[in-house]
Amino acid sequence: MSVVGIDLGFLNCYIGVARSGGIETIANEYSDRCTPACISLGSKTRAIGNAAKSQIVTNVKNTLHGFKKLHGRAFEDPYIQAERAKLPYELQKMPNGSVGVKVRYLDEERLFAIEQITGMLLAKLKETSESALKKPVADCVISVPSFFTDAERRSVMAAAQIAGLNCLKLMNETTAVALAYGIYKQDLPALEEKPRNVVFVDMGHSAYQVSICAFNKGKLKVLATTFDPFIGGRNFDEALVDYFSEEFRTKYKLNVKENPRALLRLYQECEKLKKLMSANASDLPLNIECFMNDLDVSSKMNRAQFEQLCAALLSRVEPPLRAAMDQAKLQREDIYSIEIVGGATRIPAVKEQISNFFCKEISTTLNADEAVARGCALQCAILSPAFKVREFSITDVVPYSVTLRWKSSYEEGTGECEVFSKNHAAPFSKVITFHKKEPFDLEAYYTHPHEVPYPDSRIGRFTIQNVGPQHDGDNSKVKVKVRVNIHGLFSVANASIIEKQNIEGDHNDTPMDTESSSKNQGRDDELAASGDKQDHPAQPKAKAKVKSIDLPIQASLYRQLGQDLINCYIENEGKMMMQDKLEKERNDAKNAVEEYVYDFRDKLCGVFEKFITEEDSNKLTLMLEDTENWLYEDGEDQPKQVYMDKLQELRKFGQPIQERYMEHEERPKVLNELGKKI
Ligand code: ATP
Ligand code: K
Ligand code: MG
Repeated sequence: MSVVGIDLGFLNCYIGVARSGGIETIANEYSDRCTPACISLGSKTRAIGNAAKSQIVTNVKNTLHGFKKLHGRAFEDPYIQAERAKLPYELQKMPNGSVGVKVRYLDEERLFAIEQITGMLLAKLKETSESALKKPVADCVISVPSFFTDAERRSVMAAAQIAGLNCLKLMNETTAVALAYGIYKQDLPALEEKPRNVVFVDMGHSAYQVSICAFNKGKLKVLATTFDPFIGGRNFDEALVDYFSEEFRTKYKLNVKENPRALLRLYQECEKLKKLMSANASDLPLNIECFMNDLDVSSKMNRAQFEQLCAALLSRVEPPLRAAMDQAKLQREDIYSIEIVGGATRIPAVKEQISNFFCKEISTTLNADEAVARGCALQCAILSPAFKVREFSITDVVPYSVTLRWKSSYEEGTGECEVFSKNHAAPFSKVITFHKKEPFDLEAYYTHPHEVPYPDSRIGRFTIQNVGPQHDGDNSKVKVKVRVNIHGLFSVANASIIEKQNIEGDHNDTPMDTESSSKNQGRDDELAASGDKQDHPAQPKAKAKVKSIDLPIQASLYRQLGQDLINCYIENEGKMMMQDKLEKERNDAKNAVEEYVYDFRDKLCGVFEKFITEEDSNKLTLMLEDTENWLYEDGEDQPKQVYMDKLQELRKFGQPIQERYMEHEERPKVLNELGKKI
């Protein structure tokens, strides 16, 4: 069983794994711990991660990046439409209404669902973990922003499935950071003592998240989580890009925004400049050679100018901090420390906003880039029975309140009830009792649509089936368990009908019934009783006089991908992987020929010189030159077998010389050895 945690970032992904010594983040084949969230589709193969990033400017329309927040949204969603206007590649509507990308791949136009795109990225991260751990990887924990809705979360889950991953938990990013902070702390207050309250702030490339957690020995409880899902490092880059575009318009008469390549280059340079300004307050240059129309452009900026330019963005740092403190009902004095992670918190002005708000120095003890991945790996280790890790209990929160609305087609009346309030503990289950004579629908939605950074407040509809009246014609008592599960997903998890048995003189039986009848005065659609039980199935009180029968539930979840479609995507991912593998083998075979040519040629005028006649050497040199030319011409694009045959052919000439040479090299050594023995 594998223990892997994945920080699925908007820009940067990290992988944490558990190995004998503990949790560590691992490097990919470029010895880089950060894998860019980038995929480049080509005419023969896909490049994913570092290899794809280098193609952003060269393969503009087929290199995908910045797609993390396209999940779980309708194509018409205003956020999608705003992104679409800026992305260099083409977004297109999928048959089911969600978002896809249109690219050229294998010399064909192809439409990929967003789940397939993230699936490709996750499959790459899986492969990286497998080569580090040297065993197959399936089980993992994947991070998502705390503000992701059910539809967004389900979409990421589908992507994990497509990648062949078994996601044990979708973990909120700031909660992962909190776990990475807390689990090794030796000095947390005892259970009966006042908890230690810590604020976690993560500003990445695309989003800003805050959460406040209470720690005691062996446990953490999230008190509140707040966010601005639309501010991150990318917005600071954008401010710079806008500024320099304007400057280049007047200074050089260039319209940068109309040239996708130039715009992408400007983004890259502005991001670099932004980072440099974090370390240096003085004037810094921005130079781009051959920028547009063969013009070199240059300009400069300093930190003070940058802060002025970004004043509006900087003013958005405080509100989520204030909201988190309000929701957690804490005063500044109650805060033990403020821990920041995420690349954009390295901007000095962002840090300053945070520390000014708390009137306190902020702590940067956590690894700003790797804390999320480490936290996810720790969570995976806790969930894995195969791995020993210290006991640590994690209670997260529901980010948006959830309401159930019900109605039956035959009876009068509808009702509704908030089943989970904002910041309610999660995972969590509750049991609700209904009095019904026939099947009924439960409609789940986010209570306050304006709080949710998502244009649709629907979560799903759950039809409770097979409900009928009691023998005496009375309403039946139906117990429904609703839950927010380990991934932060809401569901009506099960339902059962409590049948009265025909025992004489039995009317006012269970305490629940008493409670409900006194509350409801005969109305049948009211929420009768709700009992809080953490993740346990609803166990109706076992009495001889009642019998509980499970009821089928038909769920229709908002923006849910069907399993058939996911299976089809899984198959497709398999085919693309195979294609990549074959292409890699073909390239390796070609490279082997090239390498052999160079190596052989070097040796011909080096170590082999003494073992071959000048005439033969000249012949071989000529042959090698021919092969080299062939590699650049007819041999540029051949099947793998052709290269293998070519190599074989070269070896036929090389091998005998190599053998003569080796024999000569070995002989003195052998004699020497013999000499020692004698
Ligand atoms: P998200 O959390 O939104 O999914 P992410 O996790 O991929 O995104 P991070 O890797 O945390 O994002 O942060 C990347 C951002 O941090 C980029 O905008 C990058 O330019 C910025 N950044 C990194 N280092 C610095 C620095 N020294 N100064 C300013 N910004 C920086
Ligand atoms: K990251
Ligand atoms: Mg991040």
